[in-house]
Amino acid sequence: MRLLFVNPNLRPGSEVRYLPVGLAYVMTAVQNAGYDLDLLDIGLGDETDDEVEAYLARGHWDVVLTGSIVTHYKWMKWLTFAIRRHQPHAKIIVGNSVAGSVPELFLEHSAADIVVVGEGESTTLDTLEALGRDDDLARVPGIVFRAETRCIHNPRRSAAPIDSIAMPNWKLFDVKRYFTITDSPSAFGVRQDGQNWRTMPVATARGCVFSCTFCHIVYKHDPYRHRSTQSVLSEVDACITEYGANYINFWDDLTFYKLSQAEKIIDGLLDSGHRFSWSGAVRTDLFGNPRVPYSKRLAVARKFKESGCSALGFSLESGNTEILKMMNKHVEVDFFEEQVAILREVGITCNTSVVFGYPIETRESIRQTFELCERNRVYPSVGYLLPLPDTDMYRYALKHGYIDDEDAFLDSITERQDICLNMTQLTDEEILFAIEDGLSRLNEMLGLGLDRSHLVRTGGYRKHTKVDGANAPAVPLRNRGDVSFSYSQAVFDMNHNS
Ligand code: B12
Ligand code: SF4
Repeated sequence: MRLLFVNPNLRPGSEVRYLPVGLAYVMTAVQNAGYDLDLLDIGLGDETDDEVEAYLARGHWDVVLTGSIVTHYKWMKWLTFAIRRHQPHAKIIVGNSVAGSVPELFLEHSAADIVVVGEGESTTLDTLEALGRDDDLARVPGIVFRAETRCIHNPRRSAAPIDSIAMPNWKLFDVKRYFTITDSPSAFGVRQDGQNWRTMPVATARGCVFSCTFCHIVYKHDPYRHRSTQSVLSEVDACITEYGANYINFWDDLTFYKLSQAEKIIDGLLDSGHRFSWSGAVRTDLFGNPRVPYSKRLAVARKFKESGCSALGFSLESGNTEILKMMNKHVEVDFFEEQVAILREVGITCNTSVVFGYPIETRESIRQTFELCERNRVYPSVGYLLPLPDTDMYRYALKHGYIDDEDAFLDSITERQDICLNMTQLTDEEILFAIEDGLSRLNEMLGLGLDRSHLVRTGGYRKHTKVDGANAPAVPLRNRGDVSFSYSQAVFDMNHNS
């Protein structure tokens, strides 16, 4: 059976390239099971849509596998039709949230045959095995598939014991070129220009202990699982010895959920003798929860720093208690202040983000959020509530009639830096004005020197062949805060029959 994997490009033309961890896990599992596979790595090669079609026309594959996140919905649908045009007999398997969070909808509006829901490794292997033997796909847990005129939704698969999952084999990718093309030496959220950073991703945990109403993660229906210290260390060791990595992104939904879990891994890192910088994802209750004595939290934070932690990502989300409740965040505003203070004291950078646009958002709640940022001298990454499928806020948007056509809505979404859907009582202009006002004051107070167009920032990811076409809008701006490339403005040929 000849297999082709396609790694799509979330941000064409970006100066920073990220190795695709999820796809790499699935490819590694498939390769370890003895399959031969090809890879079209658009995430690295920046192939245009015409070049993608030309590639698809050149070979012959029995199965084509791909996956992405849900903001890529429109392009991923186009990709499945392009595959179908050039490989009419191939089975098309799509994983990750673009399909897994809306399986029936994706099958209905794309040319995909099979959707892998949730964790991908074992489900993909079982699916390939069933296809190879011409077995009944109804026996494979974790997939939704097209059969004659309807979709069949198989039961979910239970999550695998996390240490049993083979770590990604990066030899499948052109890692050297990933390092070279990322000409800006930037690690996740920390720009450290002037140094030769070789950043590798390592996933240490899957899922999260919480279930915030705006957040969708692929493992949200599975229990939180974190790898053993030994398992994490063996992957870190491979990144350092095989690829010369000196910066590790712990690419998790939630890297550490409590201090005792964190301390074990940190002690392991310190004992390993390896010296490298790293960042991870935590919550404000890790160092900010006053139930644990301050001295204990500070001592663990010092160990983090000693082991090379240069930055931690954690979200304030909102300075308004009622909004935090509606988010189901289970943290107090004070936690944020304590955590920032502790991390500052030990010299760890705080990367924090906020979400504006919950239905109960007002000018006053926006002001409260900025007041908190000012008091703590933090410049946040600003995002608007973007209702994602399989979240409570998506269900809220459906129930209250904000979304009536899911396919059209998902075609239209871009990034959290745009107001894709306004469910507040404020107009877009009022929200944007209040945010720009808050960010301008922070910008001035912190002496950042950002110009107005970079107050809400994502970088300039506007390059794409189809968007540059004659009929495309000059700059697909959704609102004044938007500086992002938008697939939703692209014109794709979705013609099934051509
Ligand atoms: C790295 C990352 C990025 C990188 C992407 C780099 C890359 N090439 O992967 C960058 C920085 C570009 C990025 C951007 C954004 N991201 Co991001 N990102 C992540 C992050 C931190 C890690 C992804 C990862 O490696 N996970 C670990 C692997 C093991 O899990 P996985 O990818 O889900 O893969 C498994 C399954 O999905 C499945 N699978 C995956 N691929 C395939 C392929 C096949 C063929 C099959 C069968 C199965 C399969 O099997 C895998 C193994 O079990 C996640 C959080 C997280 N921990 O997942 C957020 C996350 C994916 N991002 C998210 C979001 C919202 C964004 C943004 C939209 C944010 C924004 N600015 O608005 C942007 C998108 C920009 C755009 N243009 O659309 C959301 C996705 C939500 C959703 N429902 O889709 C996540 C889950 C974070 C969150 N909770 O909000 N992101
Ligand atoms: S926002 Fe963070 S804490 Fe909330 S469910 Fe998502 S990963 Fe977990």
